[in-house]
Amino acid sequence: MLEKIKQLKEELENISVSAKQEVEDLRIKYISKKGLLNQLFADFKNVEADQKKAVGQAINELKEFAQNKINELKESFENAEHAGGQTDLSMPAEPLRPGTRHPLSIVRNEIIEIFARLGFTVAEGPEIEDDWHVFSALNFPPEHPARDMQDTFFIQKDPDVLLRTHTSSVQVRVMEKSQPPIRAIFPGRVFRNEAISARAHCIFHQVEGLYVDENVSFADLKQTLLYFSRELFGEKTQIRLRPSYFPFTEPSAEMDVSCSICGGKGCNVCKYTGWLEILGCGMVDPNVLDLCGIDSKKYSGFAFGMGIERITMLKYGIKDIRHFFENDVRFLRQFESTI
Ligand code: 2U9
Repeated sequence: MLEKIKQLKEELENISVSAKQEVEDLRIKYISKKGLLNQLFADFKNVEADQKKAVGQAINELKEFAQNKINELKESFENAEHAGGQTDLSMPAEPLRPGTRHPLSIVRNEIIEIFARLGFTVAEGPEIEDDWHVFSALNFPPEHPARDMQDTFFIQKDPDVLLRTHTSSVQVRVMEKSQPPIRAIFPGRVFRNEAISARAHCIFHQVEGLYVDENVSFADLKQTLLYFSRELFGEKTQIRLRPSYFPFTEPSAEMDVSCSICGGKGCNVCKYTGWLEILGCGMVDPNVLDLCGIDSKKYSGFAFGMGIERITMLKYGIKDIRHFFENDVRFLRQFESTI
């Protein structure tokens, strides 16, 4: 029996195969249920007691050797196939799924395009900011709650290094280094120390806008926002402005658009009011113009700001803001765009 095992091992050592099917034939011959190895195990009961130990060891070694040899041969064929050796070049290619643009990028690009048609350029600035550009130059009083650790992320213990809470800091930078006419929009990521829920996130995206020149009026602001709303939500869209308060604009307002889901009749998205709040706006406070180096006696300006997540949720009927940050492809694949 030991002689037979030795022979089989030599046979396996010297074996060469030229096709994948031959490897399968080898597997059947040696290690399948009715293969040579199982026959050896079956014959084992007839082995003399004093030889059992040596024969048992030899069969086990042969089994391991056969298994490894067959695996090696199988792998070498699979690798060759992978490298193109056995590939059927007439087979159709595996479909490639190109990525889709993130819904926030789609809506941001749409907003940029609309304002570009009115002559607004795009400006960007740093996410890590200082107190002056985020608060002081924008007329925030020293005791304003936004300056509190509860609302703003300060970096380390230095109260002058913080994550911007709005992109208004970029407007300040633009005004500091250029003179009117200024007509630009400011898209970007902002940070607020808020609890994360379906409606709020500590990171979100804004687009703000600024127009400063001689004789810029509230009527210019209204007409600009009406044009924007109709381009984004459809030509039948109506707008309404409600008085509000921001430290950096005076007068200030919040703007609603007629609900694009129910056309203003009332539905659960607009909570049966017919209106959806989409942005805040106002005339730039003359103090802010002066603080940024622009003569408020000569120039006036309007500004507005909106959250891109909110607009995207309203446009696509998305119920939970956290979807935007989870990057689940089942969510992302629903948005296709040419922009
Ligand atoms: C300068 C002067 C004025 C930007 C403005 C708003 C009104 C506003 C919010 C909308 C939803 C922020 O994302 S949100 O939470 N924004 O309501 N923003 S006016 O006014 C400026 C900006 C810069 C120098």
